[in-house]
Amino acid sequence: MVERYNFKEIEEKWRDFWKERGLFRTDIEDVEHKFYYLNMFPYPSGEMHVGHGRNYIIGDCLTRFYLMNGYNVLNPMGWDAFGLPAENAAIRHRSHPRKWTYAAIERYKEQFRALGIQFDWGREVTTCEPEYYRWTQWLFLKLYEHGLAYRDEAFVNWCPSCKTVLANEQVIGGKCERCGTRVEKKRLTQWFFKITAYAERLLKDLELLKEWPARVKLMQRNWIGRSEGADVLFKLADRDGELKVFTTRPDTLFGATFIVIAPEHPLVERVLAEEGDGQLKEFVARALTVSEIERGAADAEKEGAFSGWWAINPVNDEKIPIYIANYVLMGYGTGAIMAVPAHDERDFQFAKRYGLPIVRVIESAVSRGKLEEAYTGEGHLVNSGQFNGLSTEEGGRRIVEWLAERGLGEFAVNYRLRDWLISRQRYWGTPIPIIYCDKCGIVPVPEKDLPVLLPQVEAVPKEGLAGIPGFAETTCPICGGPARRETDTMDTFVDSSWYYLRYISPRDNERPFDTRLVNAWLPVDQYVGGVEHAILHLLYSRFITKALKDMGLLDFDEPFARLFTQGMVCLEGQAMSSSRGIVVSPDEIIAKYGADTNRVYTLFMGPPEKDVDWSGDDIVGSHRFLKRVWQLVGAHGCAPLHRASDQQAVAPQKMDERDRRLWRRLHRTIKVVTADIHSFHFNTAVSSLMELVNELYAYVAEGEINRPLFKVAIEDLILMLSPFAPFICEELWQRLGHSEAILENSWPGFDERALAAEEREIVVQVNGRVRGRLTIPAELASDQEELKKRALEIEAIRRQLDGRELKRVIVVPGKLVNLVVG
Ligand code: ANZ
Ligand code: ZN
Repeated sequence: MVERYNFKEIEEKWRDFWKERGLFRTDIEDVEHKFYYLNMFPYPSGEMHVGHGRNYIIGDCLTRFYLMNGYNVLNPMGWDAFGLPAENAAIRHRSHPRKWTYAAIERYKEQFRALGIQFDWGREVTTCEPEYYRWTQWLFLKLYEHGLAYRDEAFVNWCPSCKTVLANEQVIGGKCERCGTRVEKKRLTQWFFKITAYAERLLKDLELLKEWPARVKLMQRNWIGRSEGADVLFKLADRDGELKVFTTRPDTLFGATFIVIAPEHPLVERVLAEEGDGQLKEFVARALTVSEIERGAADAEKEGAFSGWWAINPVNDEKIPIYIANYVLMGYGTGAIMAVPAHDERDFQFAKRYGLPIVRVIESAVSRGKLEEAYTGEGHLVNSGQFNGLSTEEGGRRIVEWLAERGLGEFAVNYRLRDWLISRQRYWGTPIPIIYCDKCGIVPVPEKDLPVLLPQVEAVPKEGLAGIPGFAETTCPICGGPARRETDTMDTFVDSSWYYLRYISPRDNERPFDTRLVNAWLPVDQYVGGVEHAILHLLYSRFITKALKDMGLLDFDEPFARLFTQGMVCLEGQAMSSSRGIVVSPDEIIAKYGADTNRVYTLFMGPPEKDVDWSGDDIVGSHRFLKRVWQLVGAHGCAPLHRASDQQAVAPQKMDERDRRLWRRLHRTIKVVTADIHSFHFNTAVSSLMELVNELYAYVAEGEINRPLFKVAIEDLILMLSPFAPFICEELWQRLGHSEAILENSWPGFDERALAAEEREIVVQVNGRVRGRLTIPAELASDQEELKKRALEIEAIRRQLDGRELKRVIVVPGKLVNLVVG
């Protein structure tokens, strides 16, 4: 009788083994075989669910795999520990966000331990600790020193309930993502990072990222949003001043029949100061409550009001009215447009609604006469004075040249990307290290005075740092006079924009990172995380890396060489989410089936880049598989193998056909599983291991066991399964008589002869002439249908057959396929 698979006992026995044995500790000086694996570090909140687990299980599986392949793997873990949810929870419970955050971190650690997920814990970083945020402040100072951090007034999304500025992405349907309150617009002086200075490089260097998913690169490209066009100056009529517009269609300038400015445009204040009109004021106030995202939506209602002011079209000196309207966004271009209703759909709708003139200036074969809708295509210019008859392209260029000669315009490139607004009116974040002095102005905190510590408080005030008495009072580092501290903290995306550098020397008190070692270890070899970070986090990290490189502190352009974004785990079609209570906890699964089953199922349930439904039924299948492995080894496991000499003894020429079949299957499995793990095909790797187990059962049932061969097979199976199911494998390994850890062994290699023996080469002819060859597993070499199918898949053969009728197929099994065509 084989002992029962007592996963509870087994897993508890091994839980601390790997850590105690130091198997995941990285020798940071050994850079020759380095492999930097990195999971996006978590924001610790509440409980981990099996969806989060997917991320780290992938990481742990890969780490074990690379370790066995002889790499010096660095797989660190840390905590993106500042942030609003902890702060809000603390305000609600009149406690401190630190408490809430550390409780979550402890839970995460327990769950990692339960799942057998290992890290080099000696390198843990926690962004809310002074030893970390001191260097986030250092980063701010460096950016400031290099002109990349600046202060400016900005209209910000303001949640009156959370009393904080929200990023555009945090405004959902005009409401605060966190509390659902209607978001308002407020003008505040804020700190920005000048990411736009890097727009072109962030765009161009996407080409360097050969091993990033195409869709992530596309999302970044769209976010940066490069447009070529021109800036055109319109003088105000009857008043001093001018308006600059950005257009991608300077060729349509003669068709500009009105100007539209955004409600936030600086000119609006001037207009409102002069025009006592209550209606206009009301319109502007109302427009300002709607987020730019909603206003920018193509189907948003186009609403506006005439400002009462006029501008002059520089090419024909016509006086055209200036409107204020919601569909022009201050956050893009210059916040002002020349409206060409004949050739722009939004302008067309607006002109129809407000009865404004529509003047066609582009004509083409497909678009003449009366316009029923905007014609946005190409053609030649009409109604355009001396430019008539030119093509849209040439006309546009000539018009801009004409403007440029007169100082009225120039070619311009515009990016959708905005500067990074990093100010947050919160407590639970990195304090911005700036001091304001009446005499000296803006004074950066001297590096030696870092960190600017978060003041200790019992309970967090809603107003953030600004609400803490005494925090702001300080003395000026230059003149020694009384001064005030900045009370904004930084966006937590700043904390996470550089953490991958800190892991290399996490306890260094002299500098943020060790340039020599960072240059040796980075770029990160494999970065894994959720696609929800495809834009901001990755863009910010890329920006910071480039900025640091320009400061001479790094020597690489991109932080992450290879990126993998895993799909979401769903429950009945809905993404798992702690906040919405749609979760399966790994605790449940571990209690019922064990951590190994949780891991195997997670990796088996589907391609890891795809969203997948967590199905209760299928877990049982993964559990059954592990039980079968347990029983197989329990029933037939043999004395320990002296691996080197016994491998010698397993010579294929001494084996009979039945042994050889097992031997071939084993080596084919090694080859496939190795390649699959490399390419993130964990699910197919698991199914190959399942097939191998089936084969082993069949082998045992059929007759006598070739002991050396069988031992090799069993041991290789365990080695290969260990990254997926480390507990059971470590236990079986020990029972097979080994005293060393699995990770102290090498990943099994495969014998080319075993693969060669199973393949045949087939000649493919067309009308009797050799046109190609194909290799096919020996088992299939006599299968006529299969041979025909594969022959027809060969590109060269397809070209031969192109357009010709296939009359007959002659197959000589194991040798040849002849396609007879007419
Ligand atoms: C005149 C014109 C004529 C335009 C025409 C288009 C077609 P992309 O490709 O996105 O860069 N625009 C410029 N700034 C804007 C803002 N802040 N809010 C809303 N719309 C804005 O598009 C640039 C075009 O979008 C610009 O070219 C401008 O309209 C508009 F037949 O100028 B166009
Ligand atoms: Zn001063």
